[in-house]
Formats: sequence, C-alpha cells, structure tokens
Amino acid sequence: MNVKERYESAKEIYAAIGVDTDKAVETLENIAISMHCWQGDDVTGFDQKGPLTGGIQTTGNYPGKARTPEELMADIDKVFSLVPGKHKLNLHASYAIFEDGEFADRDKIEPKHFKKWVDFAKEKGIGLDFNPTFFSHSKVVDGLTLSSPIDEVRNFWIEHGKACIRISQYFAEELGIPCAMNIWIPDGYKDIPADRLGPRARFKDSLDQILSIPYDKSKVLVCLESKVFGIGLESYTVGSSEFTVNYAANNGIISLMDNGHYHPTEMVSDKISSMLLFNDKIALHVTRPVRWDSDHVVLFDDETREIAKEIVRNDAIDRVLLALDFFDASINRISAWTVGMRNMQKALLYALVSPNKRFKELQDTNQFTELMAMQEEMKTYPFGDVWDYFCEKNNVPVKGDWFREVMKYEEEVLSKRA
Ligand code: RNT
Ligand code: ZN
Repeated sequence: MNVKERYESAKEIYAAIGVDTDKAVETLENIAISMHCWQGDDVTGFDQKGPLTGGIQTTGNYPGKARTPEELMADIDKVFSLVPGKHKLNLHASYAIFEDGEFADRDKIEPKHFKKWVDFAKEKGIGLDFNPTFFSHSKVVDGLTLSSPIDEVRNFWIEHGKACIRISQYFAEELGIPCAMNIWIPDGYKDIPADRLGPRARFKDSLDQILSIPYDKSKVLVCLESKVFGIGLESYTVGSSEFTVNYAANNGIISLMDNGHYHPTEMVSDKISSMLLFNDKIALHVTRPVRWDSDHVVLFDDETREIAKEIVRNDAIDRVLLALDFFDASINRISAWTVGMRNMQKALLYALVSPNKRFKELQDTNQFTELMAMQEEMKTYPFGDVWDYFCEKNNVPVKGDWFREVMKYEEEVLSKRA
C-alpha cells in the first residue's frame, strides 16, 4: 500500500471513534512553529568572539557547525526543506550581520544589521521572531545584566532591550507578520544571596524602562521567560517564575514558559491550563531537560505530547506562541533541528487525532476505567500513516527519507567546513 492508501485506511479507523483526520491534517498545516536559529552554531552568534555565558551550555563538537550568516542560512534552508509546513525563524540579537568592517555594540544595534535576515525571511515567505541577547558579552558584569547594581551596566542592557523592540517592529512591518520578542536574562547567584529583593526590583525597573518606548503592541509581542537556575547560578535567579508571571500579568506582556526551567518533577503541561485561564496569550520554549536544563533535542516523548494535548484540546492553538529551544553540538545539527521540529509537529498531530471530546466526557462522568483503557488503545492506532500522509501532502520526505538528505548534505556541504 502506498502512503495515500495507508492514509485512507487509517482515516476509516479514526473515523470509527469520531476523529476527522482530514481536519487534523488541515489544522496542523496552519500551525507555525518558531524555529530557533541557535541550534545551527551552538549559540555562538556573529557579533562577538567570546564563549557562551549566562549559565547555559552546549556540549559536543560534531563537525560542520555554521560559521557565517551564509552557512547558517543555508543550513536553516535545508531544515525547512525537510519539515512539513511553513514556520517562523527565531533570531537572537547576537546574530546581527555587520558588513565592511562596521560594528555596533548591543546597545546600538539597528534594523539595518538584520536586513539580510529580513531578505532571507521574505524569500522564504516566513515571519521572524526575536530575542535580545543578555549573555555572551563583556558587559555582563558579575553575571548580571538588567538587575546589575552598576548603573552603567544596567543602562547598557536597557538600551539593548529598547534597540531590540525597534528591530522587532521592523521585522513585523517588513514581513507583515507579528514578531514575538522574548526577554530572558541569566542574572542570578551561585550562592545564597544577602538580598533577593534588590536585584528583582532593579530588573522590574529595567523592564519598565525598556517597555516605556513607543511601539505597536499588535506587531511586537513582548514575552518574558522565567528560569529556576543556571550553571553557576544555582541558588537564585532574578527572573524566577513568580517574578515573570506577575510582571507579565501586570504589564500587558506575555509569559513564556520553557519546560527546562522548572524543578524536574514540575511539568509545563500542567501549567498551561492555568495560564490560559488568566492570559489571552502565552508563549512556550519547548525543549528537553535531561536532569537539568540541558536543552536536549525535542523527542516525541510523553511531556512533548502532553504539552501538545494541552494546546489542542483547550482550543488554544491561536493563543500559544510555540517556539523550540535546544542546542545539541554532539550530533549533526541539521538532524537535531529536523528531529525536534518534526517531533513537535507529530505531538500536535497526535493530539489532533485524539477523541478529546469523548475523553473529557469520560472524565466528567467519572469513567476513569474506560478513559485509561481508551487512552492506552490510542497509542497503537495507525498514527504513523496519518503523519506520513501529512509529510507527503506537504512535499517533504516521508518516514526516515529525510535522513538520507541530511547525510548527503553532510557529505557535500558540512564536511567541507574545516
Ligand atoms: C536559557 C533560555 C533561553 C536561551 C536562548 C538561547 O536558559 O532558555 O531561552 O536558551 O535564548
Ligand atoms: Zn528558553
């Protein structure tokens, strides 16, 4: 049986439990995931030569990492050719492109330093998202940025934040697609602080100042990402969950939850419903924490599926800004990206072909025996046939065929990068 025939058979099997697979496929086609540019070069960026700092880390030295904007764009292009549907590209400020010896520090970057990215996005017909880069820079003093007690340091980063809002609005205006701009700062302390309030008060004031510049809120969707700890910042982080959720709620911006940023048994999938009840929009960084915020590649695993279910069955597809955030330098980076993107889509499709209404009814009528039985049965439904059809319909390789393309690209392109 070919892909289409297998799909037709699967469609009948799903229809028998009231699931419309055609509709699921169509819905998935319209979900754009924001793909992070930083998987391609281990979060290095182009604006400075120093190491990755900020309590995050890439490990591994698989050959072939992108060294220039051209290489990174080519790699992203390759990934997009292997991932079904149309998505967004998520940039960091550190990926500014300077030409002819020109340089602007983070407090002085302008839209023109991202023109090449805009041209790239226009060519692909995709939107851009953005992130100020509050790490990997000499102005991060004693591990602090927007919460620094040193005025000069704090002001530098406030100017950076403002510059990034202007760049985000430029993206939105050029591309006609709103730009999500996510603020995450690494600020924190390795050991028990003597003052927990002061840094948070300074962070709050810094955010107020950044957001005080005029900008179009329908074009720039400012998000704020929390974190529980970082490497070398084990005892205290300024931008904790309580801080960011409260700040966002009180200032009309969007809370961003990264599922690597909580205690290991705390699940983002369980937080989504509460956040949806009190917010028009929420944002996510989907990643895979292994024992800590290790940013492993997103798999088709329980938590990814559970996150997808919460988005789909709560009718929140249009209210959740969905982005990926991982960086694995130990494997082929094109493959890492492709696996993560396709898995996020698989998780969404899996949720879309679940009889969600029926399951809710079972819960509300206390039929937990049947609920468990049915949910387990779903796991061996012909989901793969629907996924394969989705890939074929969207003109990307079916099953593992994409991997051959990656190997060919490795041989022809990546292996030539000395
Ligand atoms: C760090 C945060 C943040 C970064 C990226 C590079 O823990 O998750 O989102 O990973 O901005
Ligand atoms: Zn993140």
